[in-house]
Amino acid sequence: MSGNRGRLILIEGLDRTGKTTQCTLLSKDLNFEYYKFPNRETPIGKIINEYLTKNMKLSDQSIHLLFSSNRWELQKIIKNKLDAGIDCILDRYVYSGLAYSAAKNVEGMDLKWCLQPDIGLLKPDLTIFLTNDSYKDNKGFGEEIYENTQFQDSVKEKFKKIFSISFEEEEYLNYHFKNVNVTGLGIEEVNKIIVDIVSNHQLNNNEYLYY
Ligand code: T5A
Repeated sequence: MSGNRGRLILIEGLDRTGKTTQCTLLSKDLNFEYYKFPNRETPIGKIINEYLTKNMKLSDQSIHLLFSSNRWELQKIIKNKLDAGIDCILDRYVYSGLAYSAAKNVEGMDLKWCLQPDIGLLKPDLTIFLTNDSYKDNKGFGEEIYENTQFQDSVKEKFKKIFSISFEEEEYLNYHFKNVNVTGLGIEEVNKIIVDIVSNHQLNNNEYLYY
């Protein structure tokens, strides 16, 4: 690798909080490469899509491993972009994998277990977590398998735990994490906040972070 590497930025949040809207705008505004997870176009992504749209049943462990595998499918492509100095934006990633699977409260599938298949993946230089108290009113909520209010409340609790020092490293939370409450804010207002945060986040050095 020659020169400075690109930055890896992640936007996370519950269903329908506006992640895809914001990632799309950011990729246009700041010329980022955009990667959405799950990527439903890959061979593994197609199976994930069948599961999410309630056309296929899978065990909780199997679907968890497929989500992780879907991230590994794209890892080399993303790393090559970063090596070439190109900034990349991720729409969901490892934290969604942890929060949604652990929220099922299946015996043995705690956060520690859920993280295992993702160990070794690139870790974002910046994670922006969107919270929206009225996400359930957004268009389309309720169509897919995890889009019910009770389950989303359980996912919210897991995200809260993940982004606390009981799970994530304090140094990561202090320097690589931002919580943005978008309740009541329009798309353009949220975009302005996010562009501002991303523009001001510089890399300390050229070393990559890993899970
Ligand atoms: N999952 C995912 C796992 O279980 N494990 C994993 O490892 C991963 C990666 C699919 C599901 O998979 C789970 C989590 C999910 O349940 P997905 O493909 O990201 O994940 O789901 P999508 O349905 O594509 O996306 P979301 O439901 O998460 O929606 P977004 O991206 O948060 O919201 P967005 O931008 O599509 O906006 C939704 C609607 O709201 C409007 C938009 O115009 C749109 O109509 N909107 C706003 N309206 C008013 N004010 C604003 N500020 C708005 N921002 C957006």
